Amino acid sequence: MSVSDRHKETITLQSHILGSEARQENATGTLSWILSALSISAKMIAASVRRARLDDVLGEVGNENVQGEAQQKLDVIANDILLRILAAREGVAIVASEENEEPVIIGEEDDDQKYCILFDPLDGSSNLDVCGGVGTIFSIMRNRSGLSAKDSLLQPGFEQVAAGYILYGSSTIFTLTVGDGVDMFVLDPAIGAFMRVETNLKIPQSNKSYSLNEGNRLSFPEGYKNYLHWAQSNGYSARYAGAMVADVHRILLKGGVFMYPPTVKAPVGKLRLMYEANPMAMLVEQAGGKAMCDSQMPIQKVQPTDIHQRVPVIMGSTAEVDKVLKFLQ
Ligand code: AHM
Ligand code: MG
Repeated sequence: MSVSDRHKETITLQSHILGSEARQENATGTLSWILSALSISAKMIAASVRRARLDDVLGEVGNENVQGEAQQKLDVIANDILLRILAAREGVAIVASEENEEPVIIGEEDDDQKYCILFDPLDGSSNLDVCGGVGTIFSIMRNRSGLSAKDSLLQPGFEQVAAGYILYGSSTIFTLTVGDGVDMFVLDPAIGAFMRVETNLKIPQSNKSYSLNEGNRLSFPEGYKNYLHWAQSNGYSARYAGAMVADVHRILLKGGVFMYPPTVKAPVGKLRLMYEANPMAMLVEQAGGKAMCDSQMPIQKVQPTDIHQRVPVIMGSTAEVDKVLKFLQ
């Protein structure tokens, strides 16, 4: 699609969501209502991120989150915005955040018509101090009545009905899948609306580029070390923003492979299955890519046993993921 065609199209995220709803038989509008809450939250978080150093929003709060990591002020601001806005929406049964130990039950839990929303409110927040890209990641699943909140949430990634991220970078990007491809929107600050810039986005099938924290190389399993040796002997470039949203966003547009391997310090990797790996895996697969934990296990097939569990992550262009997997067998 050319730039002029994009401008002619002028589809906002709101009209895109309403259009998808109209194409679904038996749609009740509940999911659209939740997606619109996420869009408002994204604009509010973007406004706070943009005021870093102007307002007192940078630095640590002095608490640790459930993962034992220092919480940044903006982590807490973003978490509060999402919890407050989602809690006020009809159709939300349970909200679970990377920042909170326990899921929050909203209203009547025992209802199959409702949805559970899991999110990482501000992924990569250590980038904030240096004006680097950060993001929000979300995953939406159906509520399962008759189960406790935690048990209702413990569904494998292939059960997600929608997933997406918001990247707060040099522009604010909203990338969304509701299970029929991937669409991308950019916030137009002049009118305060997310405008569609890509529809049915496809990830390039290959690109000689890998993205991982190479500082951990000495503690990677042998297979990853061998892959890196091979990639460096074959003209690959390294690109690592240190924020999964920024790294996977680049890979969706340009191709390549993103990894967070097991390390001695983090023996099952660092990234969280439910808040980071699953939603990003759904987006990557919906864009025609591949997302694995190891040579055998697709991320979206992992049966979760804990809402905060971590998994190794290898995702991106199918051909590039397969090259890594060959070294892990
Ligand atoms: P966070 O959710 O606490 O911000 O941590 C997740 C982030 C990812 O965005 C990123 O890929 C990874 O941690 C970077 O970790 P490292 O600094 O170990 O490379
Ligand atoms: Mg995160």
